Amino acid sequence: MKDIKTYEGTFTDAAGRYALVVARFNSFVVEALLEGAVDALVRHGVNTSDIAIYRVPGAWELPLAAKRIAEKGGVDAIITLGAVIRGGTAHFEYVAGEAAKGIAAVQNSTGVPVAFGVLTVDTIEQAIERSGTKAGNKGAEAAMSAVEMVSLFKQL
Ligand code: INI
Repeated sequence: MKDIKTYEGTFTDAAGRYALVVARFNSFVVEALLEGAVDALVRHGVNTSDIAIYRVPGAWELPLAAKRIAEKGGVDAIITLGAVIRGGTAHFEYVAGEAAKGIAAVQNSTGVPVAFGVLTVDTIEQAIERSGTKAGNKGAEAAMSAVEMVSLFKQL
């Protein structure tokens, strides 16, 4: 591959303006995702003054808020954070499905990268595992994908 011009983001070029859109529902888990995301951004050199946090009621509201923020302009990437936990609720399929579809639609229609940091899990234990314990922190992972996209877009 060494003769082929390749464009890819790096993690050493994180400077940019980041919006974090954060669901309040299941806040015990989502606050840990937020902590992971902010920590990942700051440790990669993003200034705290370039990070803004927007809170919404639940994962259902994430796409609309992300769309408004993207359309307003002034951000290089958006990171959505939430936790949809199946538990006993049939609501799960609707909330998780629409959040995922809606978030994908926002980045495709606005051209602003929108990272998907929404846990969709069966149990609270799985949510805890993915928010800073044995399965890592999906908020931090979403933040890193945003950094990579910001870095890639600087080259395009
Ligand atoms: N919102 C979540 O973020 N996670 C969930 O697990 C969840 N469940 O299970 O119901 C949830 N529901 C609320 C939803 O996101 C909206 O805020 C609500 O329906 C009002 O529009």
